[in-house]
Amino acid sequence: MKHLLLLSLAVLLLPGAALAGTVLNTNLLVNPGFEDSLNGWVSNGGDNRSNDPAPHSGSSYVFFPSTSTGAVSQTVDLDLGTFTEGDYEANYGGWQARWHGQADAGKITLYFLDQTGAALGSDSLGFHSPVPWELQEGTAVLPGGTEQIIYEFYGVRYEGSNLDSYLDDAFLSISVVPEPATLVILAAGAVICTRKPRR
Ligand SMILES: [Ca+2]
Ligand SMILES: [Ca+2]
Repeated sequence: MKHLLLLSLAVLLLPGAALAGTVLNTNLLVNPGFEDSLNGWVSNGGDNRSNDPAPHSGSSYVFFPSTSTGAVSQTVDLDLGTFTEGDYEANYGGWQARWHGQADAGKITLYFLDQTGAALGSDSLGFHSPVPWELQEGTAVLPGGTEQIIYEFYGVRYEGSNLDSYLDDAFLSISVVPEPATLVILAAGAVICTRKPRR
């Protein structure tokens, strides 16, 4: 009976156990492949493009015509309840490309916000200017108290009239970090369960 109680306690302490109704391990971005115009995205200079180069997938991606800097972003509301840093991580990225030999570059960044909208931190994949399409991806531990994440793709023009840094098939998902503390709890429970009763 004791080990059942301990295991139950350990399961309750797993962050994922308190997440009934919360979707984990799925892409939280709307219109991630820019197939539905720029719906779901807040755009600063962005537009859809469909050729030269061909899209990474589907028939469209985002670029920035006639601007020196531009950005598209989405704010995702989380429903993770109370948690501490180290419980969850964000897996994010997208496919980037540029126009031929030009150096125009873009970077994908996550901004973590608390319930008041105050900044808790950020994580960036840095500027990239690949050709052809190249996957950029990374993992960032969520600061405790994160209630919103802003996913942003920001570009800078270095040549020509268009800002030719392209993004297609963006993604952002949240997963539970397999934290050592949980393993310690389980191990401790196992040790206690296997101890023989004192005589
Ligand atoms: Ca696409
Ligand atoms: Ca350009």
